[in-house]
Amino acid sequence: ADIISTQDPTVVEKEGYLLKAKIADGGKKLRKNWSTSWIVLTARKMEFYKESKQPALANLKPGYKPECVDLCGARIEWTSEKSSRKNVFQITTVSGNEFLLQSDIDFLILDWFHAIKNAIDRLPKE
Ligand code: I3P
Repeated sequence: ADIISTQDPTVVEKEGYLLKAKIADGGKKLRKNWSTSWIVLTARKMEFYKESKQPALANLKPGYKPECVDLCGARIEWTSEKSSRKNVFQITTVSGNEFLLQSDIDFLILDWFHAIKNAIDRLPKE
């Protein structure tokens, strides 16, 4: 029988605060606006919240939806051209959304880069 990967899509692989700037929406450039975001990574997606308390609140309030990034087919790459800050990488989704993520703390941003890259590499490309 085929072995089917049954990675639970609800299991949180990593969560924490990073600086985030969304720079394109559906291919349309946005004005860069850095803000601190609580990021929750699961097998297929990332969710961006304002604070660490919000994922629990979102479960109670069905109407509340965080910004969500579909990692299927997404690309991740370090960039030194898109910001004057150090330690910046970009995630580009199939739908043309672009996000920059940054931390001044080297090991922290490296851990995030590898966790997201691993998630993307495990997923089908579309
Ligand atoms: C932007 C803001 C950003 C900066 C961006 C500026 O100005 O200072 O922090 O990005 O640089 O345009 P504003 O607040 O007036 O929109 P970095 O911090 O990532 O360098 P950019 O235009 O070179 O992207």
